[in-house]
Amino acid sequence: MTASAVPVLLSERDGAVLTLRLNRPEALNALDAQTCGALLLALEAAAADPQVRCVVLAASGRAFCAGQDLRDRAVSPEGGPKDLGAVVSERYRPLVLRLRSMPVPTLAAVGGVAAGAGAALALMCDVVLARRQASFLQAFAAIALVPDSGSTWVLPRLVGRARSLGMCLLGDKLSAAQAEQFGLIWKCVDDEGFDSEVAALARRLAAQPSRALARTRELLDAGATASLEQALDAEAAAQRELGFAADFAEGVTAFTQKRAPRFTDR
Ligand code: LHQ
Repeated sequence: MTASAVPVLLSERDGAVLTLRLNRPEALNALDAQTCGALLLALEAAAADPQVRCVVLAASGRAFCAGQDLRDRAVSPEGGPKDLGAVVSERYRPLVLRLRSMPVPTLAAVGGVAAGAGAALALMCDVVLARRQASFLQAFAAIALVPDSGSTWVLPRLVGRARSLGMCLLGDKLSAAQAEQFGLIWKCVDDEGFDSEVAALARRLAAQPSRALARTRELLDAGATASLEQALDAEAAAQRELGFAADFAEGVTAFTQKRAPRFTDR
């Protein structure tokens, strides 16, 4: 296989779990146009596939993702300045919105450094597991840019203003252990147990009621800026919808029959 024939994104299915693996390890999985396009297409396909009940975002090699590929002609200042606004709007906006509205839970498996837009993509996932050797880097200030790809939205929601500003203005690498302590991620996992913990958690998420989980994500995101009245109304509307859905009946029946539920709604 020639270098150009190596797929930039690997797609792996294990039952109801779909793993999408960034696959440019020699560039620390930096995001070029082709990788962003492949990831968006794969997420669209997963969203439309009723057999997929959990999407894992992972990466090959020692890094998770170094963010935007700075050698990409669309951003490189070589040959004159480029319209970076167009790049973030055309490549990253659809990716972030697609990730954040997946009909199934998403899990980021961060095995190494996650920088810039790479960190943003990981942090857009519902659950983030990081290998102890992994780190998170707001790399934007080092190249005189602002945080993008939804970073300014997601960071203060996760860790508050002081920690967001510290991370973004100083641009220090945050270790996985510190990221867990900050509440930036769900969990830092020891290196040897990482792959098995990712697989086990993905299977658990896939067995959960997808539609209820997707509504929960929506409500929590909207609740961050809603009034209490708005949150109560939105919860009631979602509960109304879910109360008519098959998964609720299955959940209650399974509970009364003392067996594991088999959820199917999406
Ligand atoms: C890279 C990259 C990279 C290309 C390492 N590109 N090659 C969106 C669109 C529009 C405008 C801009 O904003 C955005 C969002 C963004 O994501 S902006 C932020 C872009 N990312 C960065 O600025 C991170 C740059 N990389 C780094 O700071 C370091 O490489 C990290 C901390 C990720 C890893 O450090 P090390 O482990 O020490 O590895 P390294 O620096 O030696 O890199 C290894 C190779 O990977 C090296 O290539 P080489 O040919 O010398 O072996 C790097 O040039 C290459 N690489 N990041 N983003």
